[in-house]
Amino acid sequence: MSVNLDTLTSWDADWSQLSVVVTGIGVTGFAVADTLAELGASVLVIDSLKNDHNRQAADTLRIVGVKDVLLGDEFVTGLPDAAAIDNKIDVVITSPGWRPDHPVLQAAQSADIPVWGDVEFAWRVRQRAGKRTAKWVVLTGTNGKTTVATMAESMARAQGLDAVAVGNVGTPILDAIRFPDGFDLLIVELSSFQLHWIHHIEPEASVVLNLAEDHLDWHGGFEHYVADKAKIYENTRIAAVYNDEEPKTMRMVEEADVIEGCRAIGFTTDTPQRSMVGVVDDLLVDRAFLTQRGTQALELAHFADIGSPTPKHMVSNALAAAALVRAVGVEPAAVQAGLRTYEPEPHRIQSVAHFHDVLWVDDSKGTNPHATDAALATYDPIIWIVGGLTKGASYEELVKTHKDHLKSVILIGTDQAPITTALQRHAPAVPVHCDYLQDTTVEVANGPAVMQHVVHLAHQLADAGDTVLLSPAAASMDQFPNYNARGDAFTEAIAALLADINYPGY
Ligand code: UMA
Repeated sequence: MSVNLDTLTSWDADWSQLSVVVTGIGVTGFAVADTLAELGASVLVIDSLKNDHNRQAADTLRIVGVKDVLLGDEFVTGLPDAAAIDNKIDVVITSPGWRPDHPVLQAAQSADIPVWGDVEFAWRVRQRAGKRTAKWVVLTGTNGKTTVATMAESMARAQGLDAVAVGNVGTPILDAIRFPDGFDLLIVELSSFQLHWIHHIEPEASVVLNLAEDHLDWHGGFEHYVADKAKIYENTRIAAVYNDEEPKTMRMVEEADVIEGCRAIGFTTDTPQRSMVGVVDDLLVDRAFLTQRGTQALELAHFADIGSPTPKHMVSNALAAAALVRAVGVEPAAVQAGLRTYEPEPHRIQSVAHFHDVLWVDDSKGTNPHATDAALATYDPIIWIVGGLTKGASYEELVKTHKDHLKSVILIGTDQAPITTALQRHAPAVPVHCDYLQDTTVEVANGPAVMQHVVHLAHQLADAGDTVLLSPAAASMDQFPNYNARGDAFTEAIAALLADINYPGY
């Protein structure tokens, strides 16, 4: 029996007649299948990987009532035989990592079977009798998403709201929807993959933080990627927030079909115009969410509340987070308190020192080229400390993309060949230093000793305005117990350097 999907707009609707194929048994697929089983739907989960983790997840899902799980060879490439789930398939709910041109998703679309992502499904079950319904604010962007999501969470909590950052940040949104006590506010970080499979949501506020080329293979080109990102603004109710320094995001807002009364709100690291949040001297100010915005601005916070030093991208992140939560009534004092208590994820693009106008950034968590990509995109010019265990990764794309940001490179770690090859090919003019290898006082196996040497070298190479970036794009275990220890060795070596040069305060 075929179900009218238009009727499925709350938890309390009748989901029991629905036959669903869930693609993927990772974080997303597990939450989707578990929720569907709770709702009584008939569910088949498929995943191309049959490993211990997936087998265990499959066993758990079967126990909670999922009809079947096919792993590895058990499902071939096409859409599984409809007979396998009793009825015709009403909908496919896909995990974000599955590309739209995957044969299963192609087959569904050719057969006119709707494909949803987990966020579309979550929107449809967010209301439940006897339970509070959380408001949603949503954000996307190429860089800074998780920082903005967690900053906004901190600000909303300072206001006393039960708020949580979910989605691409790591916690599947359905886990929050099913949380027994419910939430006041969900801050939903959306990847471009998740946005692709959203058909209709109505967030209170939305923002595209910034836009750079990313995941183009998945989307089939930059235009498609941009179009998927722009979907975030559709049906926004109160504030469609754009980055005034990225005109493309403003155009997306102009072209979006928003709910009547929704306003376009800009954020800028410059002096804000009316209907923007921005910066005056070293203050974050609001000229958007006050009635006298034509003539006045509200003080939100000081740069010092974000941390010292205060790199521009963190000011920008704080402003975007403030715009999202101000849209749902969070007061200026809570914005400030939230920034003060906000704890950045350690070793993830973390500014650890700023002296002689040189910024030192610890991105030790950049353990592969993909993770390092965001860090290299953030700064310019960079003295890049890179290397470790490269795990067979290619550095070609990474170096090619960011070669113009590189002023010099300091190599650490054992697997140097893949990195030097990429540098020679794409950035031959950038000086590469690994001269500590010739220094017999430095024991190469001893990470902390190498790091001290490297930090001294970086200090000699750096001029005012430069950023020294530890973002190794490789695992740490050749020289350090883990990436935390590598990052700690970096900050300790900087502290030792400051003491050596008698920098005031050290
Ligand atoms: N699989 C297949 N066939 C495929 C692709 C995947 O069978 O063609 C299977 C894998 O074997 C695996 C499962 O699908 O068992 C994985 O699904 P998934 O890749 O969608 O990953 P999830 O575990 O569901 O995690 C996803 C997001 N992952 C991706 O978008 C790739 C997580 O973002 C997110 O935190 C999580 O949902 C909760 O919402 C991660 C990410 O890397 C952090 N995001 C990208 C980014 O930030 O740049 C977009």
